[in-house]
Amino acid sequence: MATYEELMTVIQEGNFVETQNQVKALLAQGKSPSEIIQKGIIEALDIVGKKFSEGECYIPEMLVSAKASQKGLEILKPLLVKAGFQPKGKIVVGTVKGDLHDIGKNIVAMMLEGAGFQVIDLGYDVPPERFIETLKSEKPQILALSCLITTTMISMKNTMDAVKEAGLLGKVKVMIGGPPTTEGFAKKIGADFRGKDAYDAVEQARQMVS
Ligand code: B12
Repeated sequence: MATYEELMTVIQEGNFVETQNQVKALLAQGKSPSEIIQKGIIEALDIVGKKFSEGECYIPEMLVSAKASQKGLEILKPLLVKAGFQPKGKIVVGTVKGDLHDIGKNIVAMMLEGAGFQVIDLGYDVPPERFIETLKSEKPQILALSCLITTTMISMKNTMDAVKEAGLLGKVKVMIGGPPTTEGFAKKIGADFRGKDAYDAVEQARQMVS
């Protein structure tokens, strides 16, 4: 029988094939995609992050674990998206300039899609001007920004400044997330909301479009 512990182990080992097998086995046991993400994938990456902080693992290990997680997410994404209803609104998402972390952003995007939103995902390392072009052409109700490292918080501020300069403040609601961000930081840069996880993102998005 597959367990979350086994899934976490194979993610930490960077074993792509076993990660997919464990995810499939957990699904076959009736586990929900969102629980597998929370209790298997996010937990495993948290452990990898702690080991990295403590000098017990290095960037190559972090990278293969990230890739293994993405392999697992590939299986879960269609299931999350299939669970959705009619488009409830349009959301542009992206990880800000200088930041290559996209797993959390991808989960947020998947959950939003699963909750019935149309998501335009600009990827990672997205410069402010690219966000602005897309806001102008796509006219979404919400912009969702992600950042994982303290040094790229400045890019989040720069993106918000660009939103203001483009005259879009108030026309698009902005939510931000990622571990270094706080509610105080969101307020300071003029964002409407800071969410701690993908569930927060969905809940807030629903409120923002209602
Ligand atoms: C995997 C990983 C990498 C991979 C990224 C691969 C990829 N495709 O994403 C690689 C190996 C490339 C990498 C590189 C680096 N990394 Co790194 N990485 C990680 C690690 C282990 C996991 C991150 C992750 O995916 N977590 C899982 C996801 C699901 O969580 P999440 O992103 O936080 O997202 C959730 C919430 O935050 C929230 N959320 C996220 N975005 C948004 C947006 C909105 C709108 C909302 C509402 C919510 C929300 O919802 C998500 C789902 O619940 C973390 C450690 C950790 N525990 O986080 C370090 C970590 C983030 N990395 C770190 C560092 C230092 C680096 C490097 C600078 C290392 C180096 N010396 O080169 C580089 C930076 C490269 C760059 N320019 O970006 C540090 C950052 C420290 C800091 N505070 O600044 C960490 C914390 C490790 C550590 N403990 O030191 N990394």
